[in-house]
Amino acid sequence: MAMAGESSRKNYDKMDGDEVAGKSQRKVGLVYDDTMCKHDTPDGEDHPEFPNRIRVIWEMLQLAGVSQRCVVLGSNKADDKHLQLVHTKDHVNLVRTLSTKQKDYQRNKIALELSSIYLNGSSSEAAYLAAGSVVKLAEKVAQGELDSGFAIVRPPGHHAETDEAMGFCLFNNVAVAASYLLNERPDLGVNKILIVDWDVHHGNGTQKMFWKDPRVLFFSVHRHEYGSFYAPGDDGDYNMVGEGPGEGFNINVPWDQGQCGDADYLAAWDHIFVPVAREFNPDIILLSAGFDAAIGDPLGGCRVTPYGYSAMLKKLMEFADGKIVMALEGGYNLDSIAKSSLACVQVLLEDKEIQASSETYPFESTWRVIQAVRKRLCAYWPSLADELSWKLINQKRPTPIILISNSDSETEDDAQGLLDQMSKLSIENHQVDTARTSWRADLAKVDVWYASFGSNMWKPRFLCYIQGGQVDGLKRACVGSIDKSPPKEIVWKTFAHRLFFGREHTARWGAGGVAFANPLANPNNEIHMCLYRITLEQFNDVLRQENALSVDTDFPVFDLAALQLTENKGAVIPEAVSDSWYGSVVCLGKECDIPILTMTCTHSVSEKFKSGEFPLRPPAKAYAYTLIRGLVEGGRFSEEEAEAYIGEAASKPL
Ligand code: Q9C
Ligand code: ZN
Repeated sequence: MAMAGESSRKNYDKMDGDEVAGKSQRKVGLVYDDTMCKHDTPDGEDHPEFPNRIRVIWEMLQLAGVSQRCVVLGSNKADDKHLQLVHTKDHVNLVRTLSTKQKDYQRNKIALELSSIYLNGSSSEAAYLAAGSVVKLAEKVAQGELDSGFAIVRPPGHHAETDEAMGFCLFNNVAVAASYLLNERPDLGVNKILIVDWDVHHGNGTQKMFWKDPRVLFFSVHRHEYGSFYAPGDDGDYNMVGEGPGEGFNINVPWDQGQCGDADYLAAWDHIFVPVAREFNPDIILLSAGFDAAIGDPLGGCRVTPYGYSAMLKKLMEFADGKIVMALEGGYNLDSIAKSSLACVQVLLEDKEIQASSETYPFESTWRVIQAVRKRLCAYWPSLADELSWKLINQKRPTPIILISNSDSETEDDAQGLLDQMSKLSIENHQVDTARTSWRADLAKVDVWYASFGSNMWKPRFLCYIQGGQVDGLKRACVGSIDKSPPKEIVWKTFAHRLFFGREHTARWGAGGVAFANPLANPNNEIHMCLYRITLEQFNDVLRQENALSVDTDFPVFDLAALQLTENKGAVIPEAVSDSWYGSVVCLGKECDIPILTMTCTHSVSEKFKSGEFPLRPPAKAYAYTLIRGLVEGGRFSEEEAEAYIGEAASKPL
C-alpha cells in the first residue's frame, strides 16, 4: 500500500508501542452527497451560499488524496422524530412539504418572510440530508466505529431556531445530532457534549436549543460588534451564559471588530476554551465548522488561515479521546473553504504535526473581550479566575485601518454588493506615527466617556469620527481620529438636561436643526445619551471634527488640565473652539470612575436660543431619521418612543 511519507513514518514510529502498524491510522468518516447541491436560489440569482461550496471541498479532498484514506459514507435522510427533538412539529412540517407542487407558488413568499433564506423545490430534500448525515456521522463516532469525521453538508444549520429557518439555515443539523445522542441513544453513553461553533456568525439557534441544558456546553466565537453583525441583537453577547441548570454552559466570545485572525482565535482557545473544555471533560465534540472567518471570505472579514483552523482543531483533539464530528456551516470563498477543510481533515487523520506558535499577536480588542468573558464566566469555571498577566496582554498588534466599514449588517442581502464593497476596501497597516506628538501619547493613556446626543448616537456615524469614512446621509467624509481603535465600551444613560435643535443649515447634514444639549441641568428634563468610552486623545479629535477643525495639530484642544477643570467646574470653553457651535465641554459626572463629557453650545449661546435671538429649528427629516436610528439601534428605544422623544424636543419651547 502506497502511503504518504509522513504518515508511513508515523506508523513506523508507533510500532514500538502496542499498536500494530496500519491500525494506528485514525478512522475518519466523510459524508458527501451531490444531492445537497440541488438546494439553490429559485431563479438562478447569485447567492453566497451556493451549491458549489460543498463540491469544491469534496474535490479538494479527493485531489489531495485525503478522501481515499477516509471512510466515505453516503448521506442519510433525517427522521422527523429526531428533527422534532429540537424543532417544532410545525417547522418540520413546513420544511418537509416545501417541495410539493402546491407549495410552488408559496415558496418564495415563505422565504421572503424569513431572514436571509431562499428556497427551491430541492431545499426540503437537502435539508433532510444535511441533518440526517450529521446524525449518522455522530452516531458512528459515538459508537466508536469511527474516530472522527466531517459532514460536508448544506444548507448549514446553526442559525436555525426551534420554530424558524434563518441565515441560510433550515434545520439545525448539529443541534439535531446532539439531541439525538443525548435523548435517543442512552446506550452510547454520551452524557456530555461540547459544541464548538467557529463560524464567523453567532450560532443563535444552537444556543437557544440548549440554553437550559447542562449536558451541552455551547462555545461560540463570532463577530458581534455590539449586536450589529448577523445575527442581529444581543444573543451573541458574552453575558448570555445560559439559564437554570444550563447557567454557565453557554459561552460566547463576541469579537468587537473584524479582521481577527489566527492569533486572536488561538488566544480565545488558550485562555477560555481549552481550560473550560478541560473542566467540562466532554464525551464527544460536535463542531459547527463554518469557514467564513477564513481569510478571503466575502462575508466574514476575518483572517483565519488553514494553519489557524488546523491549530484550533488540534487543540480540540485533546478532549473526548479525539471524538470530533465536524459539520460544515458557512464559508463563502471557495478557495478558502477548500483549503481550510483539507487542513482540518489532515488533522483528523493525524497527518502532520501542528506548531503551536503563531507569528502575530492578538488585537487589543481581543484581549479586552477575552478578559470580559473570563470575568463573566469564572464563577462557573474556576480555571478562568486568574487575571491574565500584564506581560501577556501587552503582546498585541495594532488594528489595521479600514476606510469603509465592511460589516455584514447592511439591510440588503446582495453578495455581489458585498464583494464590490470588499474590493473597494483600502486596508493599510496602521503604523505607529513617528510624528505623533507627545500630547497624543499622554492623552491616549486617559479614558473618558464621550456622551453623544445627536447623530453620533448612531454608532456607524460616530465611527466615522474615529475610523474615518462617510455613512449614509453624511454629506462630507470624515478623516477620523489618529488613533482608530473603536470605543472600548458603549453604554446608554439619561441625564437631566434638555435636548433642543437650532441652526438653519449644516455642511454635514444639509438643511435643518443641529442638536444641542442645554449646558445647564434641569430636573424637569431628560436627555438620552450614548456614551462611548474612548481615550482623551480621541476625544480631542472628535471635538475638533465636530467644530470643523483639522485633527492634524501640534496641541490638544482639551488637555489634562482642562479635564480637571471641567470635572471641578462642570463646564469649560476650550479656546480653540470657543466661537464654534460645540464650543463648550460639559462634565456630566462619572461612570466607573471615568468622567462623562459631552460637547454642546456655551451657556451664552443657549441663552440666545432661549431669547429667540438665535432661531430654533426642528431637524430635517433625514437628520431626524439618523437620530431615531441611533436611539433604536442602541436597543434602548422602540421606533415610536424615539420618534416621540425627538418630536417633543423639537417642538417644545426652550
Ligand atoms: N441582511 C451562515 O454563515 N447575512 N449564515 C445577512 C443582512 C446573513 C450567514 C445580511 C448571513 C448568514 C451559516
Ligand atoms: Zn456564518
